[in-house]
Amino acid sequence: IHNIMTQYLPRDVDSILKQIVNHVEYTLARTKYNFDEQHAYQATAYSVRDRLIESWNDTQQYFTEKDVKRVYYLSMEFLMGRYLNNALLNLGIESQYQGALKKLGFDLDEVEHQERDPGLGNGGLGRLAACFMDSLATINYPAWGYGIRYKYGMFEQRISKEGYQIEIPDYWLTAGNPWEIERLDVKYPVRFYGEIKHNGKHYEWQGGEVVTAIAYDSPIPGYDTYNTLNLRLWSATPASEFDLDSFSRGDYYSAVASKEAAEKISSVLYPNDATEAGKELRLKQQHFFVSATLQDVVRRFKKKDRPLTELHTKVAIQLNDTHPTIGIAELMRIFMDHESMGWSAAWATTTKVFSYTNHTVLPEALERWSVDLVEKLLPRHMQIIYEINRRHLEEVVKKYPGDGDKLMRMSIIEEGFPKMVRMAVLAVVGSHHVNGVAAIHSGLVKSRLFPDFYKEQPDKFLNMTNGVTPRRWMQSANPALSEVISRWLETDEWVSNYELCRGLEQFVDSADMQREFREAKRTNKKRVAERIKKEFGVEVSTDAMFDIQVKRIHEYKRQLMNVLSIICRYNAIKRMTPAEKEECVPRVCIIGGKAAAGYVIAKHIIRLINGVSKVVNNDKDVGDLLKVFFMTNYNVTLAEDIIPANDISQHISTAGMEASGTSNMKFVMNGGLIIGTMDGANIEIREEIGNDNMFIFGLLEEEIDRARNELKYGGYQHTDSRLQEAMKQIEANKYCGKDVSEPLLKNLQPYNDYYLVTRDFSSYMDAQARVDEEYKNQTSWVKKTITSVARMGKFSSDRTIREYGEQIWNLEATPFVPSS
Ligand code: DL6
Repeated sequence: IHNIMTQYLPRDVDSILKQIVNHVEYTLARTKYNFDEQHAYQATAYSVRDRLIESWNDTQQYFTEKDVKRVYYLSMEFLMGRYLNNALLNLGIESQYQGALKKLGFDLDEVEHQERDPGLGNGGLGRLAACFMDSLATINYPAWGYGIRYKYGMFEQRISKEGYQIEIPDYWLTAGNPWEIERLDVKYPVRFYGEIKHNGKHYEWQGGEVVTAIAYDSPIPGYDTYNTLNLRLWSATPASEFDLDSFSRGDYYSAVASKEAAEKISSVLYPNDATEAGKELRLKQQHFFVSATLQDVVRRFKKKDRPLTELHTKVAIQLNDTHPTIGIAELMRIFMDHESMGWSAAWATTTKVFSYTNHTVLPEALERWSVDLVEKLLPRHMQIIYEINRRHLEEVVKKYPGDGDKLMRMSIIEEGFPKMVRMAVLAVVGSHHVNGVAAIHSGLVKSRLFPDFYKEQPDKFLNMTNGVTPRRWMQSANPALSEVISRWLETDEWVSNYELCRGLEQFVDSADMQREFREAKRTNKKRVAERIKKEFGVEVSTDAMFDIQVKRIHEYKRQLMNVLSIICRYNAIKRMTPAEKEECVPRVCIIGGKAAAGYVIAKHIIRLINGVSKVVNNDKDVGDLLKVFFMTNYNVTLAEDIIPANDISQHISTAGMEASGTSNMKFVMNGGLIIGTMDGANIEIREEIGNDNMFIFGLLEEEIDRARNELKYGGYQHTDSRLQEAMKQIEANKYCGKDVSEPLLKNLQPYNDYYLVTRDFSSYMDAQARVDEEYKNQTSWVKKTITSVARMGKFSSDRTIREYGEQIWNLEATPFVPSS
């Protein structure tokens, strides 16, 4: 297939060189004698984009000709990471570009580093959407992604001299974005506020504010296929129509200013893990992108002359969490108020179109909007939601007359002051399928979140265990290991068929393979060691065990437990005799992640980590035996750099709280082992790779409620002397001031320890001791990593997407094969 792609733009080094130079001269308006690395990046990106535009136009035209069913993946977040290297690898033209750039005096690696990492997502949920786009394209599924083109993505994290997190706005578009195409002609009006009138035939939503959504498209190449998908992100601009009345009242300047306020809607990404509840702008964002998307989808469907009641035969819409759920009411509104459909036909079609993925059971992250706010911002939607609820509850009453509790539990509206709209319930009622993202989590979705709904419609609820793309997370991030794998398998097809990696297991006893795995690891550790030297001025040995925990900072992810154990390790080393030190396995502990700007405790945890890092790294008694680093500004690019260097990674959430986790998968695929709890996808990873290849500890999900009660009501108090010592040191402000130590310690008091850090601590320390012991036997360690890499096939997002395609979306793979 890679050869087929020669059909339009030539792929030889000299032609590529010419294309790049052309862009330098005519797109960037530089001379070929005067451009720097940033210009080289831009010109290279434009030239790659040219190729993608060809295949993308062909693919879209082909989908239209074949009139295929498409899935639309609606997500507030797409954490795509850098495009250039991914596109070159997917197109199979990396070496030619390397050659062309070399002729121009540039190094492709360096040029790739010029690209800004677009941080249009918070973490796992947004990155999952990006992995899904890659798999959708690779599997040749007809799909589009739809989201928001935030001007400011996730903030840039810096650390102050004292060790506190500082947030810097990330205006990622400073140098433009060569991967997107602005579609000034693809635009839709989106209304807010206003009032509802009935014109005798149907309702009309009038007045209020109207903004225009403008489309920005980015082509998404698949691996080893000509198919290229589209990611359409909406940007808000002032509506083009002018309200002449307000202008003629004379206040031209404030009328213009209020128009400009439209742009605020797509200006900034909100955190998804700190309570920003009730933020009007967030609901505005949701309606904004969903309304534009649905108008776009309906318009595309209507190009062929057929009734909208057949929409579901050509359209599947996936709601990535509750964020786009207002779409259920919006589609009903479009059907009834614009397309003159009756309620029953509209509802029957709507519920055949939508499906919903839940990504968390944390109550604080389940979206609820006050009825007052929805009524004010989206008055017609509130009417429709009330009517959906009335009809839905009527069914419940018919089946369970007199059961008021059930009615209350199943209602979309939560009674109280203020009354709230439960978006998750609306999503369940309006969807044909609901899925969780790992087996344990899907179980909790049924048993904890929606038990009444599950009882009524058990087949509606599914599990779709998450996955990650081996293209970005192995082939691109870890060329050293990928080459070893391809050599032993004698093919690189595993990149799009991960199950082939099973073939590695037969060589697990080969000393050559073990050596090659170890060498690849050392290459990756060396790179990270250099980074550490550059950033912190500290030398670390690549013989040390690299222990990594990188993810959003959140109490349930228990970075605090990690740093407490580091303090205990430090104290233990301080007490060691020289002979004991000889036996001690040196560790480099790396922690990274952003705390939501408003999440105070999470920010305190960062401060504590930095305090511990300072004390430990400057203690001469400790030497190489322990080093601790907080890696600033964790993002996709940093993840690609450091994940391949892991010997061990930590996934230590309180059982039942991490829906899935996806970095756990990436770490193992990159030849590391996991220390973790029986939570999220850890459980299925263990099923696949075997208990012997993981370090599992801690309470099980079914033990959590009881343990919480025991702690809260004084039935349990930890007696771990190591933990007591660490807490005393924190109390004495050895690592940070009392502004930080007091609230952190307060949260560790038995009645406050909701995340069970003190309860799981001893078991965690035992698991850490097992890690140290097993690392001493390097042969058995590397064998474990080989076996694990070989058995991770289940966690390729290709598998996940096939399951969605077959069980939820009912899609057919539709590869476009150019004729020449
Ligand atoms: O499904 C992707 C990802 C999971 O791997 C994580 O376990 C889960 O926490 C995350 N969920 C969210 C939802 N919002 N909040 N909080 O980000 O989804």
